[in-house]
Amino acid sequence: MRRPFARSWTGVLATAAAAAALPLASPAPAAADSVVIGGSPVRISESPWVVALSSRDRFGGTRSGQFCGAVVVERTTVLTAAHCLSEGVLGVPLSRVSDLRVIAGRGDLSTSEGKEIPVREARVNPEYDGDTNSGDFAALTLAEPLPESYVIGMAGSGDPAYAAGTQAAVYGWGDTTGSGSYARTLHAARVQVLPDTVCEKAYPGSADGKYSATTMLCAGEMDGRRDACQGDSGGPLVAEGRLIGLVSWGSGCGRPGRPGVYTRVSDVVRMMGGRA
Ligand code: 4AZ
Repeated sequence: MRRPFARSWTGVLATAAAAAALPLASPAPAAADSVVIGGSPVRISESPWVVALSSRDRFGGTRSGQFCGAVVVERTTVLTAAHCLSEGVLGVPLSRVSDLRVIAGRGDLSTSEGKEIPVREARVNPEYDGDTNSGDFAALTLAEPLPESYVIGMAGSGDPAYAAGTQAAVYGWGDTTGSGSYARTLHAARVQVLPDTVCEKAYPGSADGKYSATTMLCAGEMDGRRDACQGDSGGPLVAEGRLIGLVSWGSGCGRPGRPGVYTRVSDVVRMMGGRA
């Protein structure tokens, strides 16, 4: 089972463009009460594995071109959501985005601190399904390595951090209100891993997506409030110091009974054959 998908993983930009043909229904943002939603600012130096995915050509320069989150899992490998690389998000096929970069060490997107590193290769999960949102991840290879201290470990299957009730934190520069006010500085919100049954019940299958416990992880608060939102996609959900999820989808943001749905990182580990 070592790297069973190595071949299909090397489709690179062409694969990404093909996957982009599957449109992701982006759930409409909902009103919610505060900052991520219900979070607070955090220092990038304390969470260096959180990085921004950027294209100034596509998204403009005011927030360094940030449009999704990502996370450093190897010195030259960053994970993000597959849907972040879709034509629906980018407006054009990925193959036509010539300035895709990862920004590391920059908490405040209005500054030039940290480092901008070009993406050399993008591998979209060949099993990504834009209809259900299953398998929503992509691996990006950086043109130059980041320091080892930026790398966070991925939780494999059977890791206790996946247990319902585990306290976790989600990080991002996304919408802090549910109505399109994107953060300038990195925020984090405390959420808990919820039982799969909660998301199975909330998301039995609709235009938003369909919850699958094998490829997805359910997290949030039963009464809403704290959650990821638009612009946080692809960013990390961390518990017990390990990466357990990537922000993927949900119905609105911070709504009671509508938890956040994350890409289950143990499924990423499985697809990568134990390596990035
Ligand atoms: C989005 O549209 C999105 N509340 C991300 C996360 C969530 C909802 C929407 C989860 O990118």
